Amino acid sequence: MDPRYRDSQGRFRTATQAALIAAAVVGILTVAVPTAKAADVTFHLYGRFSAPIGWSTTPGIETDPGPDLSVNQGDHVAIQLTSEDATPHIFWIDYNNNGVIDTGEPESAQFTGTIWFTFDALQAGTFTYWCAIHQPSMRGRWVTNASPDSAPPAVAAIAASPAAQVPGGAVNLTAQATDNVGVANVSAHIVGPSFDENLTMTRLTASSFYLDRTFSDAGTYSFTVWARDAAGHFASREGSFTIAVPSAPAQDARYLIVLGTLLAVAVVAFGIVIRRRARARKP
Ligand SMILES: [Cu+2]
Repeated sequence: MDPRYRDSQGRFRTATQAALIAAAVVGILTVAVPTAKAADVTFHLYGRFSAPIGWSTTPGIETDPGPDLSVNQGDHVAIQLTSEDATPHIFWIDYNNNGVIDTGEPESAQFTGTIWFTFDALQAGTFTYWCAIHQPSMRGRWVTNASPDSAPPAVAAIAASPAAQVPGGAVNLTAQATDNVGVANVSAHIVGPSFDENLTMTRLTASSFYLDRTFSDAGTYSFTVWARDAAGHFASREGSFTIAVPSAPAQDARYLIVLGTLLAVAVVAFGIVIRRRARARKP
C-alpha cells in the first residue's frame, strides 16, 4: 500500500500525518472529517499484441507501457476492454507485484472482442496492470489513490425471509451495507440450536447483500450481520428467525367442525327415534 496521499494543497503527506491532522480536526471542531465519496469510474481500454503492441484508451495508437490509469479508493470501476487484434487478452492488476495472478486481484475474463470488466478499487497504491497472457509485454501503471476512511460502515434493513420457516426450507437473509469509501466484506454470524457459523454474504448490488441457507433443526436462530470497510472499521446489526415443524390448524378445525356436525345430527336423530318409540308405546 502506498502510505502517502496528496492533500488539498497538493502536498504529499504520510498516512500517520493524515491521521494526526484528522484527529486534530475532529478534536477541535468535533465534526466529522469530510471524506471522499466512492464514484463510478468508466474506461475504454484497447489492447493488441501485434504492432502497435500495448494498451490505449484510443483505438489504433497502443503503446507499451500503456496509459497511466488512476482511480480513487472505493471507486466502482467499469472497464470496457477491446482486443484490437482478435488475439485473446486478460486485463489484470498485480496488487502485490509478484508476477502471478493472486486471489483478490482484479482480473478480467479472457476477451478477443469487447467485454465489460467491473471491480471495486479497494486497495490503495501504485501497481502494474498487465495482459496476463502477454506479460511481460502489454503493461501499464495503475494508481488507486488512498481515501482517508475515518467512518465505519453502516448496516441497515436486515431481514430474514421467511421469518418462520420449516426444517430444511431455505431462509434468505438480506442486508444493506454502505461506507463512505467502500464496503469490503459483509458476513452473517448465525447462532441456533446446534448451529454456529460465520457466513459470507454475497453482494447483489453496490450496497445490497444476501445469503441463502437451509436449517434442519427446529428452534430460534439469531443472526448478526457484520460489515467491514477496507480500513478495518466494523458495524453490525442483529435479527432472528425461527425454524418450526409445520402444524395444520386450519385443516384440524375443519375436521372438528365436520365431526361435530355429524355428532349433532346423530344425537338429534337418536332423540327423534326414542321419542317416536315412546309415543308408539302409549296406549
Ligand atoms: Cu494480451
